Amino acid sequence: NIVLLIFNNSKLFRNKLMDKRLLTIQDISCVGQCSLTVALPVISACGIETAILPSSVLSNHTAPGFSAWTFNDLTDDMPNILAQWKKENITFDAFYTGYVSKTQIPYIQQIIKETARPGALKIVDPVMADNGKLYAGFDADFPKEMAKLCDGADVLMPNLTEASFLLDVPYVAENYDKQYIEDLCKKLHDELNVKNVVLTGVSFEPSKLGCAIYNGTDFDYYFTEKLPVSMHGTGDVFASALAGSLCRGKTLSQAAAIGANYVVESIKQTIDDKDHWYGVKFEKAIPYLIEQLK
Ligand code: PXL
Repeated sequence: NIVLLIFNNSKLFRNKLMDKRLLTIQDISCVGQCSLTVALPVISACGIETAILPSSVLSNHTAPGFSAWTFNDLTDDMPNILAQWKKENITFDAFYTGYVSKTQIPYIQQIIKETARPGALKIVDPVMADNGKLYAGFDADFPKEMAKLCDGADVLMPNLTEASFLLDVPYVAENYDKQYIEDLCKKLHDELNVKNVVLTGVSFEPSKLGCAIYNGTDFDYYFTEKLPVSMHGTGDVFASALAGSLCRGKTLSQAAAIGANYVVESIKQTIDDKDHWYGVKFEKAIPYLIEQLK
């Protein structure tokens, strides 16, 4: 038991360097409070140097509410950027990937392989789906490509829909039990070869929402109050705060709790503004995030 306790509380980072540099790879949705416009400010607010590699540029995100969007894929830039980084010996302590396209997955794997410092963390948010459906920009073969990017991740953080697509099992929206959630986590851990799973959007009772955390040995859970709304971009707010907190030396359970609390606070800052339908006002909750990191 003592051994398990130590394992559970262990920090994912083994190297003791004080300041970490993280590279996040995801799209720029110019407007809409998601992906890089969330990750860059949030991880920076955590006190972590945040480098970015934009996977694409969109005028706005693709979720319901916007009628259309522009999309410029930046795959072609990736090998050139890597070649230049290699000339400059640029390396990273952590990688956090989000919304990416199919063609760039092999380049991203190569970038991680060639720029990782010893002990670097690979954090994958397999952004592609929610509420039982793939996002508008992805076709039916995307999940099997995303599964390749998950291989070897230190932390994989799918929502329930993404977990179902990654494992190619039917999506169950409600009335599941703890056994079902733990089986999903075990399959993600074993079949996708990831070290830790944070499964989000888990709810066993109407008033609580949270996540299951599995390290290949034990489970932990973290729940917050469930607010009566679902808002766009909250997955990115959660993942960014989790990644930043891990780089600050928090354990995975602590980082997941910080991320979940920050999402709740960001929703509370937004909920009374009926015109603010496209994202959450995570900016207003930044002081709260910093307070939690102390
Ligand atoms: O929040 C995830 C996300 C990121 N980027 C783009 C999106 C979405 C979700 O819809 O459309 C472009």
